[in-house]
Amino acid sequence: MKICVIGLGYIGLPTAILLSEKNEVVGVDVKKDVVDKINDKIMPFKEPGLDRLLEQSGITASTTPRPADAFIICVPTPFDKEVRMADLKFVRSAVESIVPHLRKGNIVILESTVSPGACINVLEPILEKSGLKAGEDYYLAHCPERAIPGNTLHEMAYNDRIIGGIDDASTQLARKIYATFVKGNIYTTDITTAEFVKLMENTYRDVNIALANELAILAEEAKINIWEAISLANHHPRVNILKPGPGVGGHCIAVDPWFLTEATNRCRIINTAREINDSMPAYVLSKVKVMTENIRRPKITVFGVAYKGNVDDARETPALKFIKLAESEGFFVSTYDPLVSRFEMPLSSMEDAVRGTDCIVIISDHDLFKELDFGHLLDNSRHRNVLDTRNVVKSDGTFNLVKLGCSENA
Ligand code: SAJ
Repeated sequence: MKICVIGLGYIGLPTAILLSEKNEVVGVDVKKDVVDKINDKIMPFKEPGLDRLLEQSGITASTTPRPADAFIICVPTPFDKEVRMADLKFVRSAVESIVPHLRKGNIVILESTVSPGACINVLEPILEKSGLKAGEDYYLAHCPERAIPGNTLHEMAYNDRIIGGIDDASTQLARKIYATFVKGNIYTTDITTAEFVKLMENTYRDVNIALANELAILAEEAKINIWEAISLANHHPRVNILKPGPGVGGHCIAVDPWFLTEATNRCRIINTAREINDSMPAYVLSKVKVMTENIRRPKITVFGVAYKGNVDDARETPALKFIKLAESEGFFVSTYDPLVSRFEMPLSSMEDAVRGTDCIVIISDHDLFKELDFGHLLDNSRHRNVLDTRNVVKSDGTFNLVKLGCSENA
């Protein structure tokens, strides 16, 4: 089958590569540098295992779609903060770009996360400009992506998938395409349920993390260690509390819950969870302030600006919110993250970032931070303080270590 995958980012590119084992795949992206890199077999971002697969794959990339049997859309859906709604501009323009190529018998599949109803209310009317009708002339389905950055390849192949078509024929054709690389189960439903399920999954995770964050704050008041408490609670067969941290980042969990709430004012838990998670950078700063009390012109060093551990992605990262807040309160901030290359402010080497600092603040839980000898590293600092928001630092007794969710003497 000839497949055109539109959007060659964290989801589109691995999807295109996996599909290319059994199909003829053209990848499309509006960014010419990304297209050039892929044609030269160079990965435009880091993701374990993908460079090798790209090298072996037969995919070609282009800046414009080509005629195909199937069009799979994997473009981002950013969040419009002003109106607290999904911004579908990339989805719209990807769909528009398909219109001239759409033929009878083709299928259009949306992977991008959208608000409930978008496939029917937004995609279908645009595709109708081709003169063809969904369910009569062409097939239309939603197959939301579920892979977690950092483990994308494994999850794309082995996770179960949900597919919802505009009619049964669309669902079955989409299932046939995904079955060429998905080894997990494929569950089918209608197109709007598929949209809703995707949003429920990410909202569930956001609410769970908000609970962990609230419990972390309570644990400090109760003078206990939240990390130990959560691990003990999770030994209950029906309890699985996630980890507290400096806030929720990334382009999915931090925004998708708002896609569910955008058309209603009935939500309470979802809104509150978002507010708790969004307030964590300020809470972390309040702890830094206590640790650097009485220091004139305090300097702090942020370790990790990626939105989570072991990824190079800083989209919606809580690190940026934390840094901006700290700077607005008079802190001088340096940053270190060896994984991230694209960030809104300059990143320093580890030694430069730590020199003269009053407090290292761990924001991303990169594995490499777990191995660091902080006692030694802090020899060039002004004060020997570490605030660990991710429970990754071990103390050797030569520095003051404060952990989120622990009273100072826990
Ligand atoms: N986080 C915590 N505590 C935790 C887990 C995560 O504070 O216990 C934070 C992370 O540090 C990060 C944020 O939450 O800042 C989100 O990270 P994540 O690892 O939970 O999720 P994402 O955004 O990388 O990927 C999620 C996944 N969704 C679910 O697990 C339900 C993934 O499967 C989706 O494909 C992806 O969103 C997406 O694209 O929708």
